[in-house]
Amino acid sequence: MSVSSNNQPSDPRTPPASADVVVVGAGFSGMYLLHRLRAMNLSAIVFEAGTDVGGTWYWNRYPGARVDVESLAYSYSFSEELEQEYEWEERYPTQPEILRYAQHVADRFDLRRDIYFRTRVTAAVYDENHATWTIRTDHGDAVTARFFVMATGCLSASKLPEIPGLSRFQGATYHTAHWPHEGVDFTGMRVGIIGTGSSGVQSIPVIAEQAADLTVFQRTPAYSLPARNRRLRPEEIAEMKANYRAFRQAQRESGFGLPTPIPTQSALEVSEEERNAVYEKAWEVGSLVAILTSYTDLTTSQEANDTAKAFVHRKIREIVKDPQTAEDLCPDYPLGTKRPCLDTNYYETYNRDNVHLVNLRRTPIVKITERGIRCSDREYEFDAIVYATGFDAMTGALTNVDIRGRDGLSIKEAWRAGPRTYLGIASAGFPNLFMITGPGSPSVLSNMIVSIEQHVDWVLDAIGHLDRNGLKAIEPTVEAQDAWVDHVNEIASYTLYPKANSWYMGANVPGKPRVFMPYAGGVGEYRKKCDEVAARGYEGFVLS
Ligand code: NA7
Repeated sequence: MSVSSNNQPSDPRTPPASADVVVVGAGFSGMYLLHRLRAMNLSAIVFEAGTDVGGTWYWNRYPGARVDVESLAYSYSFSEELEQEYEWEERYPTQPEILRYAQHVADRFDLRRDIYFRTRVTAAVYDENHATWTIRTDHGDAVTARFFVMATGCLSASKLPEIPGLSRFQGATYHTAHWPHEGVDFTGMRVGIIGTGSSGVQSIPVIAEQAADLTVFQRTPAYSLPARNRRLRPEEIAEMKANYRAFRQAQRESGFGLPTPIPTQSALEVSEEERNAVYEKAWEVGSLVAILTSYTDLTTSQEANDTAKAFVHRKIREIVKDPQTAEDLCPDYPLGTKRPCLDTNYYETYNRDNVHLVNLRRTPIVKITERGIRCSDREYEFDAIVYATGFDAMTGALTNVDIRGRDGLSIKEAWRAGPRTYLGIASAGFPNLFMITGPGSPSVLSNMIVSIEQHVDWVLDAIGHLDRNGLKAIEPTVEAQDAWVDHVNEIASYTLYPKANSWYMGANVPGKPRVFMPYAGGVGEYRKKCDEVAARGYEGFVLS
């Protein structure tokens, strides 16, 4: 089976043999790292598997791909000039619009000259005697660096489903995270799509408009909220530009990296009528967090969450005309415990004559065949199959590289029972290795750009501290790491998150340890903790 990807020739340049810092990934993390490293007069090399910058927004080109955080908030804050000069078009921009922004940043700050594109990092080994990392690429190059930063993103190691016969299908096959750059024309085709996470929810309405027939194979229904996307109005752009500093500060102090009114009441304290009026208003806003932040206890109390769940179920039943399809689309887990989606016409799409839903809980997929997909009750024939089956989230991109720390310790081995980090930034046994938005940091429970900037700033401050003090290495202690992992688990245990089989828990990858990976204490609290660690001379780290 060939999952379409881009097969470009490799970067013709040979990287220098050494640098102060090697960064993997030229997404939003890698670009900001490079910009700041240059300002610190440190030499840096960035390796990137794609042919251009953008990370997630370079790879995920499926039809309908959009960000679900508003553009004016999902953007860098480090340059006021950039903030003021950039003109966003839509409230929730399409993938091409965000990619244009990333490319603009690369041009504006002249980033590409230190980025080696079409280059995949395969291995990295720490040399304790010299306190250096040697990083190897798929072109056979090796670079030695004092510091090694994995800026590889939380959702970048894509995943095909474990279904027998994947390679047998004779029609076209696509994965949403490796969409052909030239696009796909489904006109007149019978298309099957597996997966109803954000990628499925966003692409299904668009593919349905093109394809002759679209069959959606759903294992777990998503909670999807209407995006209410639109073009930005000049006056709201001007208002944000006039108030950006205060807004950015509020982002940094907030729970999700998005300033939202702080709820004061329990959902159970108010009448059903009042609650439903509040949910109705939140439904109209078009935001991932508006419902969840309506009351204090929606992420912590099952009973409170049930009220929001019932509200969304009612909405689904109102929109979807066929009663059985509507029932199949109603999720049974608490709202917010799997990543919710923002959509444009998702539920409405199931009212189209050419769209069919297969509930895999009733009729599981048995295998992929030459002609299509065989479920327990029948075979479906297709011209094309789309896999919207997601990622080996949060750890996949880190463990896909053969990273060897002190005494040859492999990160894959060290994390066999689940990722172990201190602050989601560093891991014991791997000195001078930093992760941007790693497991144990707020990462995917936040506006990623807010978290990325905070991590990059913290990591580069730490490197600056080492350099100013003539120190060569930084590594968390096992005790500090154990305490952090316990803290992350403890916070998760106060929430409903562990109740769903989500990729937050590693539940979508067979055999992956069931551990809640992101830090659920909020980006404001988390930032405070990171700042305290630094202010106390990097408490919990050994500096040498
Ligand atoms: P997600 O959210 O991980 O969604 C993947 C979907 O694929 C999800 O519905 C899965 O069902 C389904 N899936 C995965 N494997 C299978 C198999 N074997 N059979 C049937 N269905 C399967 O990935 P996305 O790309 O949509 O979104 C990722 C993030 O990007 C998103 O959360 C936003 O942050 C942006 P499951 O739920 O595991 O039962």
